[in-house]
Amino acid sequence: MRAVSSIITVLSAAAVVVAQTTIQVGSTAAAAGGIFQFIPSNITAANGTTVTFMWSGAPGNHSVTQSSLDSPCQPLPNGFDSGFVFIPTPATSGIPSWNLTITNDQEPIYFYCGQLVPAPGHCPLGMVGTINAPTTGNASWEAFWETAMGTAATTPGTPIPNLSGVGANASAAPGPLTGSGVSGAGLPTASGASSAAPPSSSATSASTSPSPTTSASAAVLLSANGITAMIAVLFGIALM
Ligand SMILES: [Cu+2]
Repeated sequence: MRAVSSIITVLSAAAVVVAQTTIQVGSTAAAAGGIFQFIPSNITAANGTTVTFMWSGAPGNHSVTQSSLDSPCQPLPNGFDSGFVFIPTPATSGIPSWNLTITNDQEPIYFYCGQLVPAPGHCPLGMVGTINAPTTGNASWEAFWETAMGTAATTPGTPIPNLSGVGANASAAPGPLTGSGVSGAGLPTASGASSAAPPSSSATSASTSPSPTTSASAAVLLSANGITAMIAVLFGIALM
């Protein structure tokens, strides 16, 4: 039994070594899956790992807001929140990032984008992500995503800025915000003082139809059903 657990430990350690620790926030209208996604949507990250969120999806105005499995599109009490970062056009340098350090890898971490524009909001359109979620089952990213897709957008427009989350925390707000037109709203501060501001409504005006035929690596992150559902929602088609 001990040998078996040792093997499992070794395998887990091996998995951690190759785990991806960078998550892209948002994408482009032309990308498979469209604007409203985190890429990759689920990663494995052990305690002490720094997960770097990159706001390279553009144009976009997104947040990384902790939520829960049962309420994907609602801020988790005491959960982390990056605040909103607005990227007007695709940028190749100076992309804002945010470092989140994992402090409890024994529980899945669920998060979403709190942007409400366009309606019904990015989360109900599928912009959710997980860290250390099981790959299958009721607590997986896919299950979380499916719940989010059916959730009404009742999220307040100004998530609580917070560096300290449940199972993960950050030491600074997203940055730099020095690129042309790049701005932040509701960003957390190291002192924990609230600086909430409404998210810009101009960020996602380019939420045009996705191009499902465009080949991109992100496609593998979504199941065939997922893509169909996302496209259906974006086109306002009721799924039966
Ligand atoms: Cu978003």
